Amino acid sequence: MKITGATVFVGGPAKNYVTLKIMTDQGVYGLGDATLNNRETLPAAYLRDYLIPNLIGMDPRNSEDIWQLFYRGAYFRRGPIAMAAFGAIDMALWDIKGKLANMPLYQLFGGKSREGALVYAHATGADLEDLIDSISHYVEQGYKAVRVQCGIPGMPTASYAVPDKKGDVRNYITDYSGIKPKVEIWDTDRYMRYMPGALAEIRGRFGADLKILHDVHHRLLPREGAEFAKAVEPVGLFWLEDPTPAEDQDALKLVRQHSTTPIAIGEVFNSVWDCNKLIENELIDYIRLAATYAGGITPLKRIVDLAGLHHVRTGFHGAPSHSPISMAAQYHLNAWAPNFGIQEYLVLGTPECDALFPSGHRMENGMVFVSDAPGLGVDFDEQEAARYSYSPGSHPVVRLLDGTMWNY
Ligand code: GCO
Ligand code: MG
Repeated sequence: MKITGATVFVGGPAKNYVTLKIMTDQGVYGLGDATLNNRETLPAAYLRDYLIPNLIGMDPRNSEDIWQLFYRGAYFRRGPIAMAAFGAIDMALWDIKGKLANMPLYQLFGGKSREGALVYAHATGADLEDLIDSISHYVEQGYKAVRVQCGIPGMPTASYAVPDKKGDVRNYITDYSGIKPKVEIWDTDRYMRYMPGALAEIRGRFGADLKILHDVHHRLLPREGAEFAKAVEPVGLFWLEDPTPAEDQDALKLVRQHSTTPIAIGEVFNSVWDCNKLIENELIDYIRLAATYAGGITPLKRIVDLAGLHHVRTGFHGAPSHSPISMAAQYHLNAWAPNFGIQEYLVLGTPECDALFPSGHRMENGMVFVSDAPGLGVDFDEQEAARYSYSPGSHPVVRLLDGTMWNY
């Protein structure tokens, strides 16, 4: 069996999804997602210029050897661009494998450990009152877990993932449009003084059963992260995400020594070498890599197994930047993983997105139910795709009150 060709498409409804389609001489094709938010043209170029020319003629069933070839063969290894590009190939090869076996991917991993997998939605508000409305909306929709972010009184601009103005915040998505980044101003002191009380108020309002998550987006120093994690202990968070900069694995030692608040990290990691110490030293509770940036299903499944040895559960990234293809890869891992924790969920649901990526994966009562279709269980409608094209964007940047650059 041979790979006969592969194409890359960049575009989508309000997002520049990078979609890879690998064709074979047996008519079976596989799909992969290489979307790297706001740098989408780079994994697309890596695929088109280097990886696809090497793929032609290879046996698509040898997904392990192909992954090793691209990883070891790159010499300058890792990094989000390369790993997103390999990730798309790896997903597409698993998709082909599942279709050849006539089985959904979770069967190839070891079958289902659960029927529905818990997901969390994003609630946000310019202030606490709006945030509470937003949480109520998701609770009414049946969500059992909600990530909560709100504006901080006196902060010169909105803080992370929070709208500038009060209003309808049910489907709020950060505006990344335009190549010149928007500047947000961050004030750690105000955040540290305000947010623990706001979280306590949310707990009081919604009761003990709601799973409450909060994302610090790497903005605190290790000592501040420790103070914050300790201050929010009475709230009983499901997790505190990215309290400290993710590139420093040692930073979480201090947080761990001072608090029992569960910690989640990893959406910006690209390989096991970014999180091996965190997992082996049991400094975290949830690991958040995405199938895309981790380099696909092959390496992500190994990270899940390593995490399982150390009581670390999964909480895969699921920001709207991921297409339904990599979300499907994660749904299959979620269905199987004995150490599954939760799945972030935002992608599906718009009619345009469903038309571009038809699939049988279902969301019901805050749980995702994986499709039984062979392979990834998601398709790509190329006629729909013709409606979209690439439009450049950028993440906001963050400065402190005195102008110093900080972490977005
Ligand atoms: C999350 C993340 C995202 C990131 C985004 C960057 O927890 O979902 O923090 O919202 O900001 O993926 O591209
Ligand atoms: Mg996050």
